[in-house]
Amino acid sequence: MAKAARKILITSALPYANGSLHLGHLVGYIQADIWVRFQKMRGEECTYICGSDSHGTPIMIQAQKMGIDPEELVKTLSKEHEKDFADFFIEFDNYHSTHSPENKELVELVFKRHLERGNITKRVIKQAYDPEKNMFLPDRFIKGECPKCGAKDQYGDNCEACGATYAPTELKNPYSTLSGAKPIEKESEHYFFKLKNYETVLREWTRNGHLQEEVTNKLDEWFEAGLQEWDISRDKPYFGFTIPGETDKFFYCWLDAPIGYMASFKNLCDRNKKLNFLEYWGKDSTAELYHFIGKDIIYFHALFWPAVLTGADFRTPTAIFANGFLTVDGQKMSKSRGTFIKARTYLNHLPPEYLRYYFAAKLSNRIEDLDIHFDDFTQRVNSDLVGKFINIFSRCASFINNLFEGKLGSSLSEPNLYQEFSLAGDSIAEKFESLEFSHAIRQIMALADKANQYIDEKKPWTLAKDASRKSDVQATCTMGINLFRLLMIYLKPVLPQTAKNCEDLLNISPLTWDDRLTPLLDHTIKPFRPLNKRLEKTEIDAMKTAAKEDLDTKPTDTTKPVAAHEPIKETISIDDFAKIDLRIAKIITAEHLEGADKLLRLELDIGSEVRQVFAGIKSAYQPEQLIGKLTVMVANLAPRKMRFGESQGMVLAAGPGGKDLWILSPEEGAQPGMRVK
Ligand code: B3M
Ligand code: ZN
Repeated sequence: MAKAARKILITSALPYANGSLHLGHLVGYIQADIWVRFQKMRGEECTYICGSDSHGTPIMIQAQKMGIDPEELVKTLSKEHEKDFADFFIEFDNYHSTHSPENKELVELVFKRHLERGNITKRVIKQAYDPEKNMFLPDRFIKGECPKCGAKDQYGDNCEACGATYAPTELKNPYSTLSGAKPIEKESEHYFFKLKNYETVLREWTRNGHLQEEVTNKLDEWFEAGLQEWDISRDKPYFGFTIPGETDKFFYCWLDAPIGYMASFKNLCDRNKKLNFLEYWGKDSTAELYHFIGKDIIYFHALFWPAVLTGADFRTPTAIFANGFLTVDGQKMSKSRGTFIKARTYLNHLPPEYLRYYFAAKLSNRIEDLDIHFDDFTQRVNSDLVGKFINIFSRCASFINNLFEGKLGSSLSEPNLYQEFSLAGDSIAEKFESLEFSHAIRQIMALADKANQYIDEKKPWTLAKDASRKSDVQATCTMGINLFRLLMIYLKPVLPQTAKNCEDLLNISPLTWDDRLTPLLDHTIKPFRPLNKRLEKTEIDAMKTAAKEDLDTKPTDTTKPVAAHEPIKETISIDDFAKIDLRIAKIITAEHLEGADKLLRLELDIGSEVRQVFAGIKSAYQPEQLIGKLTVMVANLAPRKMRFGESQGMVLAAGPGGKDLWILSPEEGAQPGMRVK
């Protein structure tokens, strides 16, 4: 009888909806996605959920700066995040938001149950307050001079100049980064969660195999230090859920963020009737629940969260998997070195699966930082994926296509070799299961070497010259393709797109882990087409250059294509429109910029003066095509400092982007400086 499928619910940390994703974020998401895909291929009932972490002061402030509602900021960034994830083949079963009706209901329920149990207490505390902005200031919005070395503009907890650590109240000449005002101390009543009530539960839970060893040790330190009461409220103005019975107090976003996992799942259950909320979250649930997180948020997940769940009559997680940080070329990601790379910048230049593979090849189940060294990255994907793996397929497929009309032989000439590869699937599966991805990859690549060796020894290219050995060519290549197919099964969680392409070329239905038990024989494959291409150093360089430039041109990227179906969001009044001073401009200089990927430097004659403008139209125009042309510019746009100098206006262009981008060209007869109406 077949084993019953495991019911597994997997979550990834909910990204804050106030900034773009970068490569550092992707480590944990790629790790979780590989694990999810592995479980699904094994036939388990696995659900993978995520969503936006939508509440909190930074999101509120960011929205204010942009002059929009926080709801709108969250919507825009969720969309951006979802697109980034999808393009890296990170496939959630649901992507929801903590700012949702499901979450509000659940947060209130959790809070009510804790109130009833006497786990919540209220008390007045003093906090830093911005008297101009009229709001309490989280530590990260206070700067001042270091109490040790006097360095200016240091944050409230540590000095970047001398490394000293201190309390925000020790800063000299402190100021609010929001208004510049000197913070005052102000009292307010807050709600606290009595974590100590759960000390016994937690001590037991953290020792029962739910956590990585390093985390258990870390928790011991926290127990030693004594469990503090946790402040779960915030004063207005705040973007979050109002605490029932209050008007000006809100739940702290870190209370509702993990409950957002439940909300995302609940939202999915409401659509997918096969899933039952309490079967996964109920106190007696036998389903498995796993949280993949970054190491910086262990405190919230391993300490508060199990306590919050227990006291609210829900189940606790089966395990929490924390991953380390990402360094690039051996160092912290740096904007000036071009190693602070956004997910989208990577996607614009390099294949997403190469990053998935590289991370997999380096990931273990410990909380180690992971380094992406770009020379090593290039060498590794070229040698493993192109040189070893795909090579097996391409070497064999051409003979099968050309000499046998795509038909594979009807038996395996080396059943023992096949058996060895097929059995290896068990130990590879154990490595995936225990999150020892680097070991799994090492074993898969050792098999790839073996498959290549087999082909090298059989030399189908020599056999093919001898008409009497024709059937040996088919036998060898049938073997080779079958070995490749097994490797493709093992790599499928890491390379879902390549797997899809191979399934198409092999003319088979989607591969499952068990497909390794039956070889592919007497079967016609499709004509081969090249799958993965070698990486060139120039592509890496171009990405790094773009990474620097992206940060310069934030937040308005004029060349960003907008989907044709995107709805018009907001209207502006005719008066708003009339403020835009559009002038005919003659392009008198156009040139490339050293290190710029999208921008050209233009000099525009607008009659009364000559303006310098950096325009993101390099994808569509060569500089020499532009010189002497008339165009339309926004002449009263405030000048902007960019890495290359000051940009004094903006050239109007239209089109979906890339090569299809056209600057506006007025009719002959227009004169530089004329107003456009
Ligand atoms: N938004 C922090 C982070 O993105 C936070 C995670 C919430 S998970 C419930 O790392
Ligand atoms: Zn200092």
